[in-house]
Amino acid sequence: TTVSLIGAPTDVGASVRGAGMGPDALRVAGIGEALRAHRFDVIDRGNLAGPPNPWRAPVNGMRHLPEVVAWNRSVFEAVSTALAMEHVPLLMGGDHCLAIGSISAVARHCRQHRRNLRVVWLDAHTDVNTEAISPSGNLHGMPVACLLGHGPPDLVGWSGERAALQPGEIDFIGIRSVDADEKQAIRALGLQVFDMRHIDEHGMRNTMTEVLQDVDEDTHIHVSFDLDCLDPLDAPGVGTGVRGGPTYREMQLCMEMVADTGRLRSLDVVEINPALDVRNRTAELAVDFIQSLFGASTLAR
Ligand code: DIR
Ligand code: MN
Ligand code: MN
Ligand code: MN
Repeated sequence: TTVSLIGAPTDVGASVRGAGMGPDALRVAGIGEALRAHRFDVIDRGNLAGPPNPWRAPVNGMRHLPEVVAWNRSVFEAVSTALAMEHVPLLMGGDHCLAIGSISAVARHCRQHRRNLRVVWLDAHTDVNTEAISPSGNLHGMPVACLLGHGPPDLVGWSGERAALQPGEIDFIGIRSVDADEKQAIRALGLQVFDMRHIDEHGMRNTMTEVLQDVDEDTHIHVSFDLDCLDPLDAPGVGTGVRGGPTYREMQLCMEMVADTGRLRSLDVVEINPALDVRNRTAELAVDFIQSLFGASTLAR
């Protein structure tokens, strides 16, 4: 298997500057070497180009919409190209708005090849705000809504369908911060949200068993990994950390259970903010988890 590393160095969708340095933080933490050690072929496509962060106030409830559209167009093209070669695209963000382009490309690929899509959204937040309800206007809080067909025309419908995703195709893990009106949106859409209370009460094992229950040979699993899913004590290099995340061991088990399915076909690694990090700890932690996600285990070789 070949993994295509795609860097998208931008923070245009975020509330805090710095996530644009994420791709190099992951390279410095050894993401390429770690995957090669597990016998993957790795091609580093370098960084995509896009507009700078103009650092302006929201317009019509959205900050930096033209810039977010431009970056996502590049991501959509690069991820589509990797998938067409049957590579595993690994998008190195950048902030989480980039999941719009990434997952739209994955969804289009799955429809074309008649594969079932399962998106596993690892995050402290559900990112299902729309421009009408977002308290911040930051587009990194809206990618799921866009993928479900609720967003500005420039950010929906890229997969060829009105919505790239159906609500039943995405599961959320690690959630502990949902905005007031976002709660109503989750209920209206019927989204499956495994919040931290669910993980506390049922454990990561039962949670992941439920998430992965209908995965079969024809399933394409996409993991969208927002590093703020982790506890900020473990992952300080994020712009919007929320205390009370899964433990290191719980997250390892989550990654290992996805790996065990053998169906991981694409990945986003987003929201690493080196400007807020401590000696690149968050990027190193991300690489550690990515190794498990790609099948590293303590005893199997
Ligand atoms: C918040 C923060 N819900 C917003 N979202 C973040 O601005 O919409 N997502 N940080 O990762
Ligand atoms: Mn997110
Ligand atoms: Mn988040
Ligand atoms: Mn489900």
